[in-house]
Amino acid sequence: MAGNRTFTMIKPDAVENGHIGPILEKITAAGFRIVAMKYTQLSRRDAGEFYAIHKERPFFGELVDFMTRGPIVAAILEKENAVEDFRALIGATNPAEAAEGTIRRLYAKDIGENAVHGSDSDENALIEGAFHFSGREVYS
Ligand code: RTP
Ligand code: MG
Repeated sequence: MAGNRTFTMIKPDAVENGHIGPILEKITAAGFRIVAMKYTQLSRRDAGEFYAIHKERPFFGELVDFMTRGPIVAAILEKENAVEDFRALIGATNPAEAAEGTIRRLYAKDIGENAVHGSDSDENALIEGAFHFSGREVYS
């Protein structure tokens, strides 16, 4: 039986620091199945569109600079209760507040450069997955 899905990105800081392997290991060990994955770099337009909800926030420019400065790993993950369980696995936005053992606690530097993205709702998981992948790139 297929579980539901979430969307993630391993952000440029984690890629630069050589954390792709350990992060994917944590993700799969937690029971998520990778159903789509690519190594790519966001354009400024992509990043602005992806994080459009934060357009008016003071950190928006910094966020776009950060998310476009190097390659990312984008993936769609499948598991029962995927969105909520993945947010628990990555931990709080600010790694200083993230629980022990979470991906952000282990690999993130600060609230801006925080290693990974995780969708915050089933609806956004669908939108974000479709932003990065065509139907033919998803293998269930
Ligand atoms: P994400 O969307 O990347 O999974 O992160 P999130 O839900 O935990 O946090 P959100 O509020 O959606 O913020 C999106 C990303 O913007 C950057 N940020 N910087 N400098 C700051 O105060 C600040 N606040 C947020 C982070 O990269 C955050 O993940
Ligand atoms: Mg968010």
